[in-house]
Amino acid sequence: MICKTAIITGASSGIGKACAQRFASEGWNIVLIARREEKLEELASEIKATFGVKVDCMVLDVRNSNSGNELAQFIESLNIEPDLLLNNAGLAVGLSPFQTGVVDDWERMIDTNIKGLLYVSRAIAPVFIKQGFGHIINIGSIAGKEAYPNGNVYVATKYAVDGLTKSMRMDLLPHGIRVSQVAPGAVETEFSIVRFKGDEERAKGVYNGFVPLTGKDIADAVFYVANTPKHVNINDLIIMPTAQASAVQVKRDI
Ligand code: NDP
Ligand code: 8X3
Repeated sequence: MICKTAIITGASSGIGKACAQRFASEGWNIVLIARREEKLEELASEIKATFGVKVDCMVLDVRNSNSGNELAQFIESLNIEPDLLLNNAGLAVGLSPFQTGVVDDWERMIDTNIKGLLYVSRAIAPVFIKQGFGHIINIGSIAGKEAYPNGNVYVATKYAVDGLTKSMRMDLLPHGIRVSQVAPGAVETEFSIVRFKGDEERAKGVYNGFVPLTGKDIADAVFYVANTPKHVNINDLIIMPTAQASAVQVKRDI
């Protein structure tokens, strides 16, 4: 069996964690990246014990401008040839009209969702080019396809991910490196708890009266995108709960 390796950012929770579990269950080795070391170590132990694959952890804040270089050095030290970079680390902070928005929240979203994705991709793309293969999958959002009230800066960051995905695909075309986006609607993870700064009651309310997606649903889609034949690239995959027709339209049974 050929053993592949996935680098997953934002692997300590939600979609990233589910992707790590899904890929490991199919025999992939995993490099887990996030800021919360304990969560990463816990997941690494679980995955190793369950699936017997190799798991390496790196505590990294993708907002640091040197994060990409640190990651590239870490990958080099592992002496591996990664097949996939899953740019998943990201967050929304706050939900209010831009005219009353909190500048620090904006910085966190822009630094993580746009600049973090860029730093990491900038460092790993040359690794892919040198080894002659690789695939970048960016986790976008329905918020990168349609604006919604009070979404403003989060929406802008996900539109940026949408644009960057297209542009990165063009830049990497001569090198045969695939670039894809998976853009989900509502997924119940820690996302809304982070958005509402720890207010779990308010976060739960987001998913009231309908069945949201799970991290596992997204992991299945990401796994599909990563495993098409070499000559096939899924450019963009929008995945929504059946009960959600657009960024602003959800059918709630309440
Ligand atoms: P979670 O909050 O559950 O997970 C977010 C992950 O990102 C965590 O592992 C977190 O780890 C990591 N992360 C956040 N900031 C940083 C940072 N500065 N450096 C490194 N890692 C970081 O949310 P989701 O799983 O839902 O979110 C994953 C992605 O999916 C995000 O890009 C989000 O925008 C996107 N998305 C989510 C949707 C949803 O409805 N949930 C829908 C569409 C897209 P740690 O805190 O340990 O660093
Ligand atoms: C997360 C989905 O609709 O809350 O990207 O922006 S939404």
